[in-house]
Amino acid sequence: MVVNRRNLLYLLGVGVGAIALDACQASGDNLATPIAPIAQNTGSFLLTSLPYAYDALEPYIDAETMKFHHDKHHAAYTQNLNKALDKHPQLKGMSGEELLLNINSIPEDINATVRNNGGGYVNHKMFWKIMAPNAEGKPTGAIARAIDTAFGSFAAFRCPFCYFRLDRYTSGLFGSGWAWLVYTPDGKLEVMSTPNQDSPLMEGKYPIMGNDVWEHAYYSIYQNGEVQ
Ligand code: MN3
Repeated sequence: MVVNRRNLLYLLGVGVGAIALDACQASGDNLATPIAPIAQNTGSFLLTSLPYAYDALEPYIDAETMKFHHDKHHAAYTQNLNKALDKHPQLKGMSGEELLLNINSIPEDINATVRNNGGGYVNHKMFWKIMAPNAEGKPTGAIARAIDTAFGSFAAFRCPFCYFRLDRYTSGLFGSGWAWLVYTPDGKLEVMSTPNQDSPLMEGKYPIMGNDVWEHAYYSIYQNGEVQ
């Protein structure tokens, strides 16, 4: 099977590892010396610094990619979200996740901006946390058992997640977007994709982990290379 390398970037047995968030705390035990916060926002949402150095995920993700991904892209989403909420200050008490859960109630004049930039803000906030140097890439504990139950094994989960463009769950995604492991309202784990910066929260699903498959996440090092 030939798949785009982009789909394999974060999970295929690399030291970067993934799968953490609430369940296996991949990043918590692997933090490099924190770098100084670069947040300079004046609005409600702050761009927090990466939980590790820019080069901490090399050779899998290069420092240059991490720097512009965080300092430019995530920063822009954060600033644009704050600017949009300046027009409707009554929304400033809501968390990013609450904005996305209630996206259909967000005023029309800022709805698309909140969808794209609120999504980008929340998605990336999670993205930095679920990666870590030497994180081993395999979950343990409750999330591991839940994955085994839902997919049969970690390997059986990893294949559809990494190969999401070819997978029956998510084959509809054409352009930029995210691949997700989500927890559904009826208590199931699923693999899904969303276009652009949309979040599973917009469908009432809880994102456990996400893989950013925008070109800005990988292109400078992987281009459009393919692997067997
Ligand atoms: Mn991104």
